[in-house]
Amino acid sequence: MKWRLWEVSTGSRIPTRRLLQQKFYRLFNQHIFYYSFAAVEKHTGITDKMMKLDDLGYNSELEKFRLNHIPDGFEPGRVTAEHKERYMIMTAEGEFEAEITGNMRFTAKNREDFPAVGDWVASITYDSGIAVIHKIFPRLSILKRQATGQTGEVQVIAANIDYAFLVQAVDRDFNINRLERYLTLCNSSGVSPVIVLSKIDLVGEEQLSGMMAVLEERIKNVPVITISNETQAGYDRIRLAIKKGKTYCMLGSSGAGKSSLLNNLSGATLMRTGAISRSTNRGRHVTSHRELIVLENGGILIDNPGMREVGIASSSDGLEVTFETITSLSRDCKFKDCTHTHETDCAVLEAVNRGEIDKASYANYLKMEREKAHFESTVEERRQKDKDFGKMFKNYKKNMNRNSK
Ligand SMILES: Nc1nc2c(ncn2[C@@H]2O[C@H](COP(=O)(O)OP(=O)(O)OP(=O)(O)O)[C@@H](O)[C@H]2O)c(=O)[nH]1
Ligand SMILES: [Mg+2]
Ligand SMILES: [Zn+2]
Repeated sequence: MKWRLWEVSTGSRIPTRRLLQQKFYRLFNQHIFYYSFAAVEKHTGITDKMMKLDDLGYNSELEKFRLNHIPDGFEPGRVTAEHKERYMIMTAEGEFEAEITGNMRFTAKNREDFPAVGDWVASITYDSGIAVIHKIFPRLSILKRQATGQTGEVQVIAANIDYAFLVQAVDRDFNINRLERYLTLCNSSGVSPVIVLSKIDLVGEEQLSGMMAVLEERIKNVPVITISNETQAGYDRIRLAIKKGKTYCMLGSSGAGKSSLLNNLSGATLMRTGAISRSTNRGRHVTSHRELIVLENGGILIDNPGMREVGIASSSDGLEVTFETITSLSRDCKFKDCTHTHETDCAVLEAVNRGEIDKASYANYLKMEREKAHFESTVEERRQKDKDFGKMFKNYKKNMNRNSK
């Protein structure tokens, strides 16, 4: 049983549950008392705090971290939305508008040091509905991509994701190279991908099976679910794929039908959806920020704004996993550092020439491999610049001290 100490009547500290405070205050009317969650439940009918956090995906690992690293008085909560360094978090108490501490902002080295949607954070909550985030819990996974137009700069998409629905509409949105990119993103991040082909009401059966054949040829071992948000065909399968307490995020181009899917699954119009532009046949970027919602069946869904580009922003082995065949063949290349482009006795090139590896897939692989190398070098460059700057600053301080003596 968990025993907690609360100071109640002084009003100097806000207990985690106001309602509970009032009830117990009336019951005991003393300065300090102990209670157990089970006892509270028995007396007040208020359900256990952990139950509510459970609904948001809280688990024993997170609780272990909290017990060992987070001082009492800090509430665990999950980031449900982000608007330019302002956050919405959900705790057992309810929803709060949150900001990070100045110290957190000051010590942040890059984007990954800031909270992201899906993150678990430790915060102090206030009666006014405001909270201050002090710490981010260790992440189970983090989805990131190369920020548009800024080489070496990372954009965090979401954190603590179990599955990613890679949503692609079967009309002009369908693009297998882009799918391989999304897969690489997932494989670099420890997120399980599920391909969701949407808008199947817009194509004939023959067209759809053509696309499925292309998919099967190029992408192995990834589940594919075909749906229509219009007729709700395929919804039984997608509902089966969503499990209680797991977190799912939706990735894809603008207009692919991510928000429509989320709205239909939740049975409410939580996210605005928008018509496709007639002139460009593209989405209008209707969703402008990420948002986390909990479905009735217990699944946790994160809607994302549509992406124009999916740049590689990780040096982990996502590519190796995505292009499994190339990876396993490369073990037979003559040179250990073979780039599979011009070398003699390259097992990959030989397989491409024999037609065993799809040429387009191979080209896509090379393109991403180059991007990855470029990303790594710019990150290294930046690190070096930071180091140089640090040295410069140190020398400057030394000189200042010397001069002032
Ligand atoms: N015919 C048909 N239209 C769909 C389907 N799914 C979505 N749409 C339409 O496509 C348009 C875009 O859908 P959204 O759900 O807003 O797309 P989104 O992926 O959330 O787009 P962004 O928020 O801009 O990233 C809307 O007009 C939807 O009604 C579908 O399965 N079939
Ligand atoms: Mg949307
Ligand atoms: Zn090779």
